[in-house]
Amino acid sequence: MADKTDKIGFYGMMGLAVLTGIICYYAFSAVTPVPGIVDSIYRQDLPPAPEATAAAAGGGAAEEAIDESAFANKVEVKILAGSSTQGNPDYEPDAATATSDALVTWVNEDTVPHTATSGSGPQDPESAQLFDTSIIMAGETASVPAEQMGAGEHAYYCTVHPFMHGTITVT
Ligand SMILES: [Cu+2]
Repeated sequence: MADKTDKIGFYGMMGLAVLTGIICYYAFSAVTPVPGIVDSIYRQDLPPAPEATAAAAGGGAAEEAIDESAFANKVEVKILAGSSTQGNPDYEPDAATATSDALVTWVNEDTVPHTATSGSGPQDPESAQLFDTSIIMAGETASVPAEQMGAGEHAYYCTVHPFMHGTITVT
């Protein structure tokens, strides 16, 4: 009799082990995170990316890769080191001139990010309408074809430091 009880106990335990395995398999796969699906009650959607200004600047021309070799005429505007301090010289030359076939390149020689954004300042309703380099990291450059700006004198500023002003005149 003791032998039979042992067998029942043994198979009973094996059966429970199998059952536990099956239940755990399905229970754990039910709560495994799936990429792209977030069902947490704490989830907050990210705010929409600020693409509005880029899109406004001539269809995001600043984002497009510019073939610099296609331009025989190049105008360079330096963003001087220390530009981020109000009162310091910023864009050099402060009043630049370019022919309509030129490529205007801003060279950030400073240690902090800057932009060259068309308009007189952030409050200008026309801000970034003509061109916007968007953020130029320290040591990097950004280019805008003068053709995109059109003829005339265009004021621009730095969105990071709105006291930085310059002009680009396209002839
Ligand atoms: Cu700046």
